[in-house]
Order: sequence, then C-alpha cells, then structure tokens
Amino acid sequence: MNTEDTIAAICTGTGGAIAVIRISGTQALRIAGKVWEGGSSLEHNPRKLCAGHCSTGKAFRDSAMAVYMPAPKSYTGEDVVELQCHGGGLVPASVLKKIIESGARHAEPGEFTFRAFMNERMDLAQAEAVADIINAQSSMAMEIAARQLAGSLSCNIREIRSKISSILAENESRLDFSEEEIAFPEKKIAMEKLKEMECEIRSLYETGKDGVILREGVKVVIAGRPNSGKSSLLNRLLGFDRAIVTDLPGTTRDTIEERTSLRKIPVRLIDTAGIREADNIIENLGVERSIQTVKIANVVLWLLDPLSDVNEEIKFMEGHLRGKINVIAVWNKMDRLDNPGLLAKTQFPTAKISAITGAGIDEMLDIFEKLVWGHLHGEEESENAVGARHAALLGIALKAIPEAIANLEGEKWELASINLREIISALGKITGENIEPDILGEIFSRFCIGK
Ligand SMILES: Nc1nc2c(ncn2[C@@H]2O[C@H](COP(=O)(O)OP(=O)(O)O)[C@@H](O)[C@H]2O)c(=O)[nH]1
Ligand SMILES: [Mg+2]
Repeated sequence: MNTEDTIAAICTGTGGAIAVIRISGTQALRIAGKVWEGGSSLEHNPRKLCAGHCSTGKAFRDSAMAVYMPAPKSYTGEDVVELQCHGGGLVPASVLKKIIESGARHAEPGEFTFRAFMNERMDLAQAEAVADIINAQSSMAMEIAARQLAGSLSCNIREIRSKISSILAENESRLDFSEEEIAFPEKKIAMEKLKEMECEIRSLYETGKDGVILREGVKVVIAGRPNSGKSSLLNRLLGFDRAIVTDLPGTTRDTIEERTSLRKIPVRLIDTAGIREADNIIENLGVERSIQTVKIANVVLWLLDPLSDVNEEIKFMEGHLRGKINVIAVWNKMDRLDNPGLLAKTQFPTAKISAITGAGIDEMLDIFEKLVWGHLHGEEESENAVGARHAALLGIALKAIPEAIANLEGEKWELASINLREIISALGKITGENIEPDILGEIFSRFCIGK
C-alpha cells in the first residue's frame, strides 16, 4: 500500500443518521477545504469540533461538523480531518466523491489502521485488536480486545522477548570471548530463566483456545426428539420468538441459527429438527441435517421429556451422542412434573428446566459456562485470548525453547544462539517486528473499509 497518498473513506456503516468521513495524509486539510465551509478555520482550531457545512456544489449544502487532528497525534499519525455529515447513503457518498475528485484516493480496507501501525501509533497486536473490537460478538470478547488494544498482550510479549534477548546477549559474549579467562554467568541460570519463559509463553499459547471461542463463537446445538421443546428453548435463550413453536411434532424441519451471547460467551445457537424416523421426505432430510449438526457442535443441549418413558429417553440420547463430550442433558417441561426428584441419571451433566416458565435456565447456564471455560483454562476469565496468528508464533517459540535449553546444557553455544534468535523473531512478529510485507497485507485486508 502506498503511504504517500492522501486517503479517504466513510468510516461509519450505511444507514445511520450521521456519517463520519475520514481523510488522512499530507493533503488532508487542503482536500477537506474543497468540501468544508465553516465559520472558524479548521487549521487554526486543531482538535476542536467545528460547526459548518459540507458542500458538494451549488445544489447541495449539508450542515455538518468537522475536526482537524494534525500529525503526529492522530489515529493514523498523519494529518487527519474527519467530517460528520448526514448519513443514509447519498449524502456521505456525494461528499466522498467530491473529496476523491479533489485529489484523495479511496482508502483500502484497514488502510487507516495500517498507517497507524507504520507510523508507530500502535503495534501489530494492537492493530489486530482494532478488528477484534469491531467484530466482537460478546461483552467478554470486547473486553479482551480492548485490553489487547491498550497493549496488555504487547507488553507481555515485549517483556518475555527482552528477557530472552539478554540471555542471547550473554550467550554471544561466551562465543566472542570463549578463549579468554573470563568468568561467565552459570549456564544453569540461563537455563532456569528459559524454563520460566517457557511457562509464560505456554500460558499465553493456551489462551489461544479461548481466542477461537471468543472470535468465532461457540456452536451450541439444541437437539432431541420432536416436541421436546427445542424451539421453545431457542426462543427463551434468544429472548424473542425466532422459531415457530407448536404442539405438532416435526414443526422445525431445517436448522435455525442465530448469534447471541450466553454469560458473556459469544454463541452460534442452532435449533434443529427433532430426531425420529419420519415418514415424510422433507422431515427426513431435516433429521439427517440434525444428526450432522450435532456432530459438529461444540456444546449439545439435548432435550429430554420427563413425561415419557425416561429410561427410553436416556437410551435414545446416549445412542445418538456416543463419544460426544460437552453435552448437557436437559429435562424440559419440569413445570408439568409433580415429582421431579425421581428422574433417572444420565452419563452427562444434567439440568432440569422449563422452557416455558424459565425455571432452571440459570442452573443450566452455570453448567454451560463451566463446560466452555472449565475445559479450557480453569474457572477465571483470562487477561488475554490470543488470536490464531499469535498462537502459531507462540507455538514456534515453544518448540525452540527446549532445544535452546538442551544446547546450553551441552555447551553448544552457537546452536543455542540460533534457537534463541528463532524465539526472539517469532515473538517479535506478534507485535509486528520484521514482519514480511505480504503477511502484513493479508492481516489488514481482513479489516473493513474505513477502519
Ligand atoms: N408445559 C411446558 N410445555 C412446553 C415446554 N417447552 C415446550 N413446551 C410445549 O411443547 C410443545 C413443543 O414445543 P417446541 O418448542 O415446538 O418443541 P420442538 O419440536 O422440540 O421444537 C409446544 O406446545 C410447547 O408449548 C415447557 O417447558 N413446559
Ligand atoms: Mg422445533
């Protein structure tokens, strides 16, 4: 991406009442002057919101606001002007058109943030957090992305990297002066330090599993026999009537998916057709799809009917979930049962709820939360949840650390240096040091336009 041009884009999504158009680059002020008409000059009022108009010709003049942020204290580190005009599509498009005609270029996806990175306003892990915060699907994902944007992961990585760099420096001095009688620090101390670093890197690496959940969402599949109350539970968890509920078995014939969050965890909640031998081809296709969907679920909520033959219900469930972990057996319709204590045990953690009254849902979500986090990193929330790119780089570092330790032990100083450099380079790429341009391009191309 050329960083000399002045670039512009509409930073707000379509449809809102107000649109923000950002112009960034050396010509920002001059180009903004082609559309901006204000009582007070932007140039002489930096970082102040000024009232005025956006004009795109004789025929159109929209009341607007503008702010000028001179380099280097702006989002991109360059001269930036942001115009706030009416939203809704046509107005911002015509203002942007005039800006482009006046010499700016359309910004590529992620290009403002790319410039912020190039101008050292933020490092790469922080830039990635900008995308995470925009795409966050739950409050927990948002909180973790905000911490990463504030630099928590970068800080962590820099600290580890600098400790390993000093081990490398010490090791290099052994190489340089190996013939002379100099007392070197014990290799054991370096090995100990490396072991500590290994633990720290490993715990960061392990947050990668949380990262996948927080970025992609947990696939939660509601399954069970027809009429067990699956669609009622979907509606209750969503808080609105998404799926049709009737007392006719076989109402839901296709899978229904909605994104929501449960206990701050982003989920893709999927309602399925009830599993049974159906005598009609459409329903049978639905049943087949349900069986496949259960297979790819991260968590299954299997609904059981306590009013039917309960042993048979459990056998049917266990038959369909052989080898599946992360299942919650959910006895629904508990409001209709006089003696709820008598239900037979299942091999899965079990909840007793009423999708209609809402009773027991909280306890079911307690189990859900434990399943999701308990399997991964214990009970408490993590400070970081690294993304897939970071996890891969941490993995490279983790592989090289035991090799470095073994080479120090064997006094193969040169080989140990190679290992240490590899670790330092992998960690550096997380924050964007010496990173290949094509990888940078790929990271920023995943952003949306205007970011
Ligand atoms: N009493 C009672 N009825 C329920 C409950 N959950 C669902 N139902 C009823 O059971 C029938 C089937 O519900 P539905 O959600 O369509 O089941 P699905 O076929 O599994 O999706 C409907 O008449 C619901 O009103 C519950 O917790 N208590
Ligand atoms: Mg249904």
